[in-house]
Amino acid sequence: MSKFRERVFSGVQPTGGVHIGNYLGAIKRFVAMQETHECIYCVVDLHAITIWLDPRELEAGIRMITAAFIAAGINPKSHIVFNQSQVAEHAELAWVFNCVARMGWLNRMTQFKEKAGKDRENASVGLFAYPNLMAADILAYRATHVPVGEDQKQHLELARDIAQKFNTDFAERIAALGYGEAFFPLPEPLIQGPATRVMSLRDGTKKMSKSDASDYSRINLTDDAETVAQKIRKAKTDPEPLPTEVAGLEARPEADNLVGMFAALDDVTKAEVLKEFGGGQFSRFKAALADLAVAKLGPIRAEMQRLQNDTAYLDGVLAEGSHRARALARPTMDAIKDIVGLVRQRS
Ligand code: AQP
Repeated sequence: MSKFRERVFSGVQPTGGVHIGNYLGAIKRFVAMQETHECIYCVVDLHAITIWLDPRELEAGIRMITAAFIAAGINPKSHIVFNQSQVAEHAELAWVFNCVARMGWLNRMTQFKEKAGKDRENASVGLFAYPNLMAADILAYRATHVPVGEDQKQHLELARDIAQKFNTDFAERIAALGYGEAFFPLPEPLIQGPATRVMSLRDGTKKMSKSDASDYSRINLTDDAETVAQKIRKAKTDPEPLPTEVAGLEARPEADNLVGMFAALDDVTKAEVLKEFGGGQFSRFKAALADLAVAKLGPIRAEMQRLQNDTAYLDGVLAEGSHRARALARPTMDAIKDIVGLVRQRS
């Protein structure tokens, strides 16, 4: 039995929209975890500025993700919803972690390589150090569980390495100050369900992403019913009928992706989807998927629109959430200062 109280933390970047991959891989699962855990959900705006973003887009994006959280079913009264930049402890702890993490660890991060591309020398230092900030986001709350999509697996492993190294580097001091053998838990990634990696609708081998140049590659939570249906109709498929068994989806990335999306939206398994649609043509399956997507996403979209027109309410949620988040993060940060030996003010 761990000495750490179970606590969930996760975040979404307010960069240019929110798509069904973010919803199925992360937000829908955030909603479910509220039933069993104390949850902290963060709009990670400091991550968003690691690549230049128009300030007006950033402001709108922060409110859009907040609206998406609430519209999807996150309750900001029973759990915490806030934006990262309002809780300075995230940046403060990230600096300590910049001094714990090793260059070699960060050099291995595939997301940095993908995002920096060939022009690595011109990437921001923030983009390189992004995983250290992510570790700080989680560990400022000593969170134990982190629901994320498959693409965040490597960053979560790094967060565990950082927690472990901090616990080892300062072991004597941690024990002397009465924190026992470890100050930080090793946070567990929760990468579960049939849609942990939703792929592009144009290319089943590429992750669905906000930054893909083609809007037809993704379904945005802001798309209207007609657009959702059209994108699904036009989604790339292969000429074979759907298989009757899950094993038949292997080496058929587009079919696998659409079946996974259906399963995640309908809270069933891929096997159950294939029981109903296996052996049939894509046209009938796509029509059913479009109806399902519209039925599930339509109410979220309508509520997002309503909330986004009420910026005073959204800003109030973020202010209140930040206040509550800070009340948890500040004592952790003070303890970290004591452990590291950074003299601090005492009230
Ligand atoms: N395609 C996806 N399938 C499943 N889960 C996904 N997530 C992202 N894309 C998919 C998960 O959504 C959460 C929030 O992601 P994020 O906004 O913080 O960052 P991201 O992974 O950078 O999102 P994008 O869309 O891929 O943005 P760009 O285009 O900027 O790279 C995370 O839990 C993530 O795993």
